[in-house]
Amino acid sequence: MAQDPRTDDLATARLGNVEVHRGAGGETHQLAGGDVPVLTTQQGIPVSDDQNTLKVGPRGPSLLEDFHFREKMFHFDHERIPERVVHARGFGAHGYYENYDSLADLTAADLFQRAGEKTPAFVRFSTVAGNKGSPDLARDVRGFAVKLYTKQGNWDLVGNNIPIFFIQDAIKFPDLIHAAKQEPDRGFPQAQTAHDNFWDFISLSPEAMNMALWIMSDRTIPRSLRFMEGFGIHTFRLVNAEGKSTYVKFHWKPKLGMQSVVWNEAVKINGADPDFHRRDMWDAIQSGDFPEWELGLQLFDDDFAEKFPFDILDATKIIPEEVIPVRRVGRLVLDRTVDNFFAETEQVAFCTQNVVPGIDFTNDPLLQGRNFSYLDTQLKRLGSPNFTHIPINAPKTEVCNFQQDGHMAMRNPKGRANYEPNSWGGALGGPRESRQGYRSFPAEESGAKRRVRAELFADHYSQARQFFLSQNPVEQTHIKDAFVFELSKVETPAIRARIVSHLLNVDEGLAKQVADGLGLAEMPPAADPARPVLRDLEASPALSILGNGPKSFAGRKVGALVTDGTDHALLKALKEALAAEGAMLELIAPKVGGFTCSAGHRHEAKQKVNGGPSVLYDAVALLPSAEGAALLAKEATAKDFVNDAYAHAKFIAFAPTAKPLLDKAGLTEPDDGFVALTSPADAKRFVEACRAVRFWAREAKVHAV
Ligand code: HDD
Repeated sequence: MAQDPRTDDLATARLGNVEVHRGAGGETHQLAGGDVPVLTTQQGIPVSDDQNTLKVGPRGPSLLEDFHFREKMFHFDHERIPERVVHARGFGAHGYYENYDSLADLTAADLFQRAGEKTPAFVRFSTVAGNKGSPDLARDVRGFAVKLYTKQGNWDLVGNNIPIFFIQDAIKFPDLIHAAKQEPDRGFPQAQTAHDNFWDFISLSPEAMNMALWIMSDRTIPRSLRFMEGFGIHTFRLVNAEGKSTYVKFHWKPKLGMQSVVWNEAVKINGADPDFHRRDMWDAIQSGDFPEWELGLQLFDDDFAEKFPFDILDATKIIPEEVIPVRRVGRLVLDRTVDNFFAETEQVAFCTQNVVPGIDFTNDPLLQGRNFSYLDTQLKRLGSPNFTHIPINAPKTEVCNFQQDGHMAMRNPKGRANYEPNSWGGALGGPRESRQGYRSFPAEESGAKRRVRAELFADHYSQARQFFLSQNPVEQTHIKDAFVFELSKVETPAIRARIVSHLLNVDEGLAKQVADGLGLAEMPPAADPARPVLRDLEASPALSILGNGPKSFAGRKVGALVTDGTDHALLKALKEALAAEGAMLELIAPKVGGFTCSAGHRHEAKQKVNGGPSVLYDAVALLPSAEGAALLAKEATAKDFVNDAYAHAKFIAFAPTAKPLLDKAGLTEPDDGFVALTSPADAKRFVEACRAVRFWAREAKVHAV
């Protein structure tokens, strides 16, 4: 006779209001009781056993009749939806946009009409090339997509952390992305542009040269999503109630200033914490340190567009802030993490076509193409034209139209009318067109129908040069190093040489250094520019990260190496000085269970020494006791902690007792990036030094090749 283990073999106990049943093998499982909901199938049928499939006897075959098992498997088998073809890896958060002053003179967009008005927002940050599970610190552009749930419908500003793009015309997008992602025959490399196909495409597409300079800069290895800028990139239009149009470029300016990591650090962060950026964002929001950006507008008219030496419809060009200043008009605050990653971050669907009355497109051929692609891709990804019914995508305003049915329709009108005009009256008798409804700006268009680009689009190098010359020497060195690194992974020498031939039109010094770094046999001739390079464009200081870094150390994190016997007064002073600055302290000890300081207090550690390498921190403090330092001097990962902090130009605070560890790491002559903590008062000095974020003077000393 078949035995039912639930009834015959189980000992039942009560834990609180949950009944715990012990199975024959000693395993436990809960039966609902009190406030705990009953487990049901998708059809709402209560489930009696979720541990065992329905069988003929304890050792017999499983039965097809087991509808609970089949439904559970069916649902699991279909859990994945196609990942985004680009920007697959992302992290989203909720917040709001708060408008400073009425912008009614510029735009009829409802969210900009009233001072102090808050509009709910959802932002998804992403990397471009990597798959969903790729590491956060890939060298890559970061997506910065903002959905604003305005009272007149959703406005999606789908931008990046770089103000320009690789290509000028949307027709090249599939080629660009194919070249950037894994090569089709081998399926690698993952989340990297350092391979032949990518640089082959770039080398054959001179329009990408400005972007090539930007992506080889530290912009593509941000320290935190909180410390990077965002851009709408294209020129859009603002249109006011009188129908007057003003051109606009949108900017997001991070309140905490910009900051990036160095490449060797990025490589190591990817191993130590592949979720570095999403964890950082999660931690910041969870701890109430809400990330914030100001919305900036660059505003201009047709006269300016006429005179500007580049085409304002060309997404590979910026308008320097020194030429058109950025007017700050409001702030974006992210104050809530998602409840469910899939429901919100994964299912959110951004479409560049989502604009609201008062905001309009221009003829930028990249933007025009995007307006087709985003809507199209959501159908593939989310499986139904009803993706707008999913809560994260649904506007927070009334939706009224006769679009009906389709997969997963959640919003179904009542009554007879499903067309208009109709004579049925009532609520849906006739949603009427509105005077305030969206009207496109009535731009006059004319011209022959041809596959062409405008003349000024052919200037491929002038702004690349301007970008390079706007960087400080440390940043220029990083750009050179990045080119050398990436091209060293390119196996075809002709592709390496082709990139150098383009760089000759950007900056001869850079081209020579890259050629030298690659060990190029001979210097190639410069690529033939389609238009003369404008060599005298003034540098734009706004383009430098280091020139626009943080004003304080707020939002940054110090990692302190501690052991039993760590000086209590020093630790306390450091903690207080960092808290006063709005910065964090994380303790790294030989054992994660914690340590006992000199005052005999027990402290918890956040990391064990081999799990908390210094690449995870903006600066480090070495606070072991004398015995602790002797112990750590024998630990390879503690030595790496110190050596990496040094090589990555970080500020290093050290207690006098840390000397054996410094000696072991070979750092016997501290430079000005070291701060000795001889008394608790020195902690403040250390935090003040940290405001510079890195001690860049050291960097040149640690690189010989
Ligand atoms: Fe795109 C996603 C940003 C050009 C086609 N894009 C996507 C996302 C961002 C951008 C941030 C992720 C949105 C999210 O988090 O869900 N894309 C840009 C920027 C561009 C750009 C700033 C140039 C200025 N994109 C671009 C072109 C095309 C696309 C030229 C095609 C013609 N992009 C897509 C897409 C994606 C996408 C295939 C993939 C997933 C999605 O749309 O929702 O449609």
